Formats: sequence, C-alpha cells, structure tokens
Amino acid sequence: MDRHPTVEATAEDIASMEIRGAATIGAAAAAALREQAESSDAETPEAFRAELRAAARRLHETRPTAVSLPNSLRYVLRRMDGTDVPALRSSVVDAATAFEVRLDRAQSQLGAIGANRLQDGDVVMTHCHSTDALACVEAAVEQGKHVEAIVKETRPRLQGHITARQLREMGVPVTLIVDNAARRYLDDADHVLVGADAIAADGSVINKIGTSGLAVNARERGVPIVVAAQTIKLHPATMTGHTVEIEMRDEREVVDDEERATIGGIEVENPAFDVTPPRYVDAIVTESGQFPPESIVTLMRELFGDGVADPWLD
Ligand code: RUB
Repeated sequence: MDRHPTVEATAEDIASMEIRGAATIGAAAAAALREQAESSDAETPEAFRAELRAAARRLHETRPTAVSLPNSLRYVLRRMDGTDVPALRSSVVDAATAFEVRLDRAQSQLGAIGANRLQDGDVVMTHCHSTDALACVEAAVEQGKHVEAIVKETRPRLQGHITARQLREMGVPVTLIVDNAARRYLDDADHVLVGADAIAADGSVINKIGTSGLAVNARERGVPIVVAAQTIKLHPATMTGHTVEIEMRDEREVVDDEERATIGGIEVENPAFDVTPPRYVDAIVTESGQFPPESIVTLMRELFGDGVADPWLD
C-alpha cells in the first residue's frame, strides 16, 4: 500500500507552504489523489480503497485550517465507486478532474459577481494572497474598469508580494504598505477585499491573521469589507457546533535562530489565521451569488444537508 510520491511531495509542499492558499491547496490535493489512483498497483478493490483513504489522511494532516482541503478530499472519495480496481480508478480520476473544473468555473463565476461591486476608479485594499479575491479584480479590469490596489505586505510570510506582482501583471496600479499602515490608508480605499480559508455557519470568516483587525478598522472608517470565497470554503462541521482549528506555525517564521538567541527566553506565538465575526463583514461573494454573512447558513444547508462524514476515516 505504497503512497505515490506525488502524495508525499504534495503533502510536504502544503505543510511548508510551497503550495498555499485555500483554493490552490484543494486543487493540489485532488490532483495528488488522482496520481495515487492512476499509479496504484492494488490487486483488490479493498486494497485500492484503503490506499486512497491513506493518501487522503496524509494530505489531510498537513494544515488544519483551510476547509477546502477536507472538502476536496471528500469530493473525490465520495465519488470513488466500482466493483473492480479499473472502475474504482477511473471514478477517482474523473472525480479529481471534475473537482478541478468546478474550482476554475466557481472562481470565474464569483469573479464576475465580485466585479459588479467594483466601480470604475475604485481602490481596493487587500490582505494576504487570495486567488478568489484577485478573480474579482481581474473580472472588473476585463470589463474595462480602472481599479487600483493598496496591498498589505502580510507578515510574516509576505504573501502580499505575490498579490502585488499578480495585480501589476493585470495592469492594476499597486501601492504596497506594511501591515501597520493599513488604518492610515483605509481613507484612500473604497473596499477591503479578502479571501477566506473557511467560513463558519454563523458567517464568521476565517482568513489570514490580521484580517479581523483590518475589518474592524475598515468598519470604523466606513469602508465595506467583501470576502470572496467559493463554496468549497464553507465549513460543514460548523453547522453541528464544531469550531475551526487555527493553525499555529513555527516561531522561526517570526524570529530566526540568530534573533532568537539574542532575545532569549520569551514566548513567540505565530497563529496563521484569525476569525472575523460576521458583524464586520458586508458581503460574502460566492459562485452562487453574494450573501450577507448571516444568511450563508442557508446556502450551507442546501449544499451539505445536515452535515458530512469524513470518508478517509472509514
Ligand atoms: C492564505 C489565505 C488566503 C485564503 C484564500 O493563507 O489566507 O486569503 O487561503 O485564498 P496561507 P484563495 O498563505 O497561509 O495559505 O482565494 O486563493 O483560496
């Protein structure tokens, strides 16, 4: 029951953030399951199923917060079907491919919806790097709107640099700022536009650490906060009272070994995400439309029913 090298490499890349961002993580996980299915030399359907579940468990244990990861694994494993290995294999390959197509389609659909919120001449402030958020700006630019961006650098991993580069490639004028300057520059912004790693049933938004502070400041300044998040970011377990685990990352992302030795015996904490309560969010833009955060639960009930199982634990 060997794991395909791609599963291991993908798991390591997700853990080290070589592969990062919720949508990208979900797509990479589906692709890794497909490779596992394609290369499997399992001789029985039971062995094949066990192999795929083990691969999913390995991928699942990498990072805890982005729900796109378990949602992706669930999407593929729930469609694993057949009475012999070739049938099982093709069901997994087809499901992984269908998932990737769905992701792409959802992102362009939500981009078109998000773009409707942006007017010609608007300035957006971004935090971290979100492909869903950038899809909204890209669609607006394609509609011929002039959009400018104030991009927070996003310590400690500086994902704002990726955002700045990609916006520049779209032809969007970018001003890069340090995180601490956000409040000052909110006066120049028409929207705060961020993505999400998970959205809870009460409409709370889990996204890169610093999102909640930005949202509180934006509300105080009267700047609307828009969250671009396709429905794979909806967290089914929160419908039954579970909370979303916030990933704590290595302190070396904050202080390197040399600085650590100089500072000495202090605690360093490095949470990767935070929770923005629904009252600070103006709209959640999904491929199924735009929702006030408090009503996202109706969409979740439609999509998930009363809850969902974890097929990799079967
Ligand atoms: C990434 C992050 C992004 C969301 C949404 O955090 O918080 O805003 O994942 O991204 P990290 P997308 O860099 O720690 O993975 O819209 O691309 O799914």
